Amino acid sequence: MKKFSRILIANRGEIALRILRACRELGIESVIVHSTADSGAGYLDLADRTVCIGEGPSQQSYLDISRIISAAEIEDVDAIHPGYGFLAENVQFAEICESCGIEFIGPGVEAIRLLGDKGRARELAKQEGVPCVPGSVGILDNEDEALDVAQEIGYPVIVKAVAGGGGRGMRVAHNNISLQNGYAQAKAEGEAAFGNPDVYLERYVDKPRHVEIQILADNHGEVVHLGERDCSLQRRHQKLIEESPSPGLPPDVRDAMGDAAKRLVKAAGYTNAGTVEFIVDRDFNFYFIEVNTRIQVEHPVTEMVTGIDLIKEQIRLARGEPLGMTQDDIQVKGVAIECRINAENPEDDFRPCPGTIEKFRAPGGFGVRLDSHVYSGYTVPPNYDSMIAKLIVYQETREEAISCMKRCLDEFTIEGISTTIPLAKDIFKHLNFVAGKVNTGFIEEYFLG
Ligand code: MV4
Repeated sequence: MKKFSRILIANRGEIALRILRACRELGIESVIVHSTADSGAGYLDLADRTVCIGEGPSQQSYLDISRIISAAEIEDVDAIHPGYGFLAENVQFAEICESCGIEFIGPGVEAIRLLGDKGRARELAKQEGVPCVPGSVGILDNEDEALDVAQEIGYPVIVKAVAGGGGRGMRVAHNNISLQNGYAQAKAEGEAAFGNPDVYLERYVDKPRHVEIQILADNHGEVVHLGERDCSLQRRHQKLIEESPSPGLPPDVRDAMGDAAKRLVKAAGYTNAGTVEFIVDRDFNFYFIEVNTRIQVEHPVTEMVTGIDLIKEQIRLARGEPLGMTQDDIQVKGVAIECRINAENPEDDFRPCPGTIEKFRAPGGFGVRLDSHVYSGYTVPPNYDSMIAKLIVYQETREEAISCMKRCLDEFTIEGISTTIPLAKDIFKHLNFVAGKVNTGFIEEYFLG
């Protein structure tokens, strides 16, 4: 078992603060790196040490591996927590940490490499009997093969770049002509954005639910799942609301998804925390989509319904500790819903809206959790993601969770910048949301056509 005296947090904002809090409670010192755009941010005052690593643009700071490793060496840290985004799923970064004798708090290099290739992840899932959407065997060799597979499985189909992410490198096709175009476009986008032109093809599932399983795995071969999160409410691949459990998901489907997720991560030799993403159709058939090899933004809803602190677990697992639980110890109780609050202007197509928060009054009360790094007087820099807070409520039933969320959104005052609070209020009032009738087409259909 390794001893961690000091951890470097290679991230910013709410997740840097979230990780810092876990470190403090575990008696571990924290070093937070930051850019000049984040100098003066309040969460840095809470760190044991801070290191300025560069200018505002991420390429010159949060994505600059050599500057982060230099800071880690100078500060003599035992481990690095990458948070989400930035370098969290970067194979090269994990490799360099390893070669420098610094523990990367996340899965091993080979698991990140394997699962980072969605084509290889899909083939592994098939081998393990995890349901996959009908489609190509491995990557497509050429356009003719794409047309042949589409002929066999029927339209509509979706072409996906093996290295894609965040909705990039995907094209839906309804006929041979649009498939020929989509094949070329997905390839070009994969090459340009991720340096990999390989693509595969699946039957397109219309307006599925997006349901993901949280897993934890130790270095001794044990894996547990912590139930699911429903992340169907998203717009342009930006999630807005996440909840656990997934409303109306039959218990046998939930168990089957959990078992499938565990089989897949075991076969991948996976360790630490991870998420197995599925799409679920109207008849509750589920299909494996991809594995996220990081802690995710929406992890708090799982923490609330299981009572398990996922960041502390990540640190313990990275130290080499065995999972202190078996599947039977994990009980999902109650309902948690998270609402992301973004600094965006609804009047201007939800474009990011940086600026100074003149007034910030946080909601509170029974079953309310606010994960945020902002406050009255904080200036949202223009360089990063627009998310400024995650409002999480936890109640016994979904009905109570929704009324709690509505009450909290009414209390929440943010002045000086535009936010997505008004949109969130409308969603929680929508009858189909209240009825649990959610899918990935919801926002486009009812709000922002
Ligand atoms: C799909 C799909 C439907 N059919 N694959 C989107 C992001 C990536 N993680 C996987 N995604 C999807 N893959 C098949 N075969 C639907 C999605 C999807 C989605 C698609 C369009 C618009 C919003 C979406 C939100 C979640 C998932």
